[in-house]
Amino acid sequence: MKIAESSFLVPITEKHQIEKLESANAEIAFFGRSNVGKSTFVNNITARKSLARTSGKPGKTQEINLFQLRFKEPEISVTLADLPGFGFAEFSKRKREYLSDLSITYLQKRPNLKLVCILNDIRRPAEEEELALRDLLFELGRHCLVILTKCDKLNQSERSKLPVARAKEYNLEKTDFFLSNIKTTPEQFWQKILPLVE
Ligand SMILES: Nc1nc2c(ncn2[C@@H]2O[C@H](COP(=O)(O)OP(=O)(O)OP(=O)(O)O)[C@@H](O)[C@H]2O)c(=O)[nH]1
Ligand SMILES: [Mg+2]
Repeated sequence: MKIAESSFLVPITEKHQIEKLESANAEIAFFGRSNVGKSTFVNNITARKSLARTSGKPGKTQEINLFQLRFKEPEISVTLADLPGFGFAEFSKRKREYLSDLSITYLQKRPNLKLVCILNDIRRPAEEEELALRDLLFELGRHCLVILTKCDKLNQSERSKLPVARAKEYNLEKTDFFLSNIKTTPEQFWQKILPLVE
């Protein structure tokens, strides 16, 4: 697996753009609570420092940002979608509803969406929002992977206990999870994921 090229494609800020933006590539989307590490994860798996903009403060990504990633060996291109985070209390109710509506429309209207990743800080139990998203993905027939972020923050005992606790909450198989940390490499992720979207 070798990355040949990665680039920012386009921001989606309005629902009408979603269906109009045609793409022949398999698409992978990253959902999750604000500040969980979605944009950081996009940078890690593209081996870029700031392809997606990250921040120590929640509420950074406020649109759906599409990126293109082209691999050499195998010759394949994928589109990555970095979603705005949910659950950020400092946004107005109206803004939260707008972003939620935009995100749900995206899930419904992208024909090439092959995989939806729910990012969950490994130290936080899955809450109503994450489980409702998991249910919606099942309903829509979307393939789902849970990425447990910030594993570098755990001590040894948490490292063995917390993945099991999260798997129980989501009621998913061990293979439906991916453990990530601040240093996750493209190889670690793509070895598991490329065969699913090729
Ligand atoms: N230690 C550690 N920090 C992380 C990890 N992933 C992300 N972070 C940090 O978490 C903060 C938020 O990261 P972002 O990638 O901006 O989070 P986001 O989910 O895109 O947030 P929104 O755009 O607000 O939805 C940043 O300070 C990152 O450096 C990780 O695996 N380990
Ligand atoms: Mg972000």
